[in-house]
Amino acid sequence: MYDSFPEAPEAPAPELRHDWSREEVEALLDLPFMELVFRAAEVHRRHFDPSELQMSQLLSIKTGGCAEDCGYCSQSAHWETGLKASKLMPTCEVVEAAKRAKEGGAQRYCMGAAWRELKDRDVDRICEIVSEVKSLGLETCMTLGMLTGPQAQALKEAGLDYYNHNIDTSPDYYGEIITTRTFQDRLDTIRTVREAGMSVCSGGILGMGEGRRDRAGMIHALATMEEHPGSVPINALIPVEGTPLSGSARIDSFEFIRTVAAARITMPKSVVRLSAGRDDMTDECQALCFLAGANSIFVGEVLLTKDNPERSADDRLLERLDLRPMSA
Ligand code: SAM
Ligand code: DTB
Ligand code: SF4
Repeated sequence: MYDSFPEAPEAPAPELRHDWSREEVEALLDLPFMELVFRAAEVHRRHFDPSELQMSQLLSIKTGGCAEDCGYCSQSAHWETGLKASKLMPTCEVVEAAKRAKEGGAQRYCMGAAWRELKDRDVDRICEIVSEVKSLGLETCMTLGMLTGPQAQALKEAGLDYYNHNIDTSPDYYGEIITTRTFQDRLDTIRTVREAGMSVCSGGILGMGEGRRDRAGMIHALATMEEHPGSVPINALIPVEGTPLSGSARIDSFEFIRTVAAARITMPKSVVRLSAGRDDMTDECQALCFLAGANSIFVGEVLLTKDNPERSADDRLLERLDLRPMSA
C-alpha cells in the first residue's frame, strides 16, 4: 500500500516510446487507481480532444463455422454455441448496411469474417466490398484472419484503411485461450498488414481468467511494437454459452479501467476503443473508461454476433457526458 501517491515524473514524457519494459507497465497497473486515471487523463488531453469519441460500426460479413479454437468465440466450429453459420454476404447487402451506419453517424465501418485466414478465391469479392464501402465516405476496417503479403497489398489497393488483428492476451497466457495458432502468427500478420501500408487495429480481451500480470503483458506487447497500433480495442469478455470461457468470472470494473489507462499512457497517440462488453457495463464505468483515455466505441445494436447497447442509450450517454462524435 502507498501512504501517499508516488510523484509523477517531473519532465514531460517523451512523445512516443516503444521501449517500455514489462516492469514499467506492471508498475503503471499497480499505481493507486486515482493516480493512474489522473495520469492517463493528462496524457489523453495532450494528444486528443477529450470531449470527442470516435464511432465505429461492425458487421459480420461471414458468420460462424470458423476453424480456429479461440476459447471465447461464438463463431468457432469447435464449440456448440447454437450459432447458425452463413456464407459471405453479397456485396449489395454489405453496402446497404454500411449506408445505414453512415446515416447513423458512424465514421468507420468494420467488417469481420469468421475465417482462420483469407483464401485467394475470396480476395476479389472482399476488395469489391472494401472499395464500395470506402466510396460511401466511410473509413474501412476488415478483420479476416491471417493474410499473405499479396492479399494485404490487394486490400490496401482496394482502399482498406485499417486491418483488425487482436493479440487478445499476453504471450504467456495465449496458449490457454487458443491452440490452433500462435502468438507469433498474430505478430506476423500484423507485420504483413503494416508492410502493405495499412493501419493496424490490435488489442485484446479482458476477463478470460488472466491476472494483472497478463494484462500488463498484453499492453507491453502492443506498446513495444515498432509502431503502435493506430487503434487499440479493449474488449471485456462477453461470455458465450458453449465456449470453454463461458463460466469466466466477470472482470472487475476497476481492473478494466486500469488497463484502459495503461493503454492510453503507453500508446498516447493511438485511439483506444472501449469495445465488446459495453452492454453489461454501467454508464459510470464507461464514463471512467473515457476519463482514463478510451476515445472510441462501437455503435449499433449488434457487434458481430452479440449485443451492444441500443443506439438511443448511447446517444443519451454521450449527451449526459457532454461528449460528441470525433471530427474527421
Ligand atoms: N476471425 C478474425 C480474427 O479472429 O482475427 C476476425 C473476427 S474475431 C471475432 C475479432 C475479435 O473479436 C477477436 O480477436 C476477439 O478479440 C474479439 N471477440 C470475439 N469474441 C469475443 C467475445 N465473446 N468477447 C469479447 N471479445 C470477443
Ligand atoms: C474487436 O476488438 N472487437 C470487435 C472487433 N474487434 C472485430 C469484435 C467484438 C466481438 C464481440 C463478440 C461478438 O459479437 O460475437
Ligand atoms: Fe475464428 Fe476469429 Fe472467432 Fe477465433 S475469434 S474463432 S479466428 S472468428
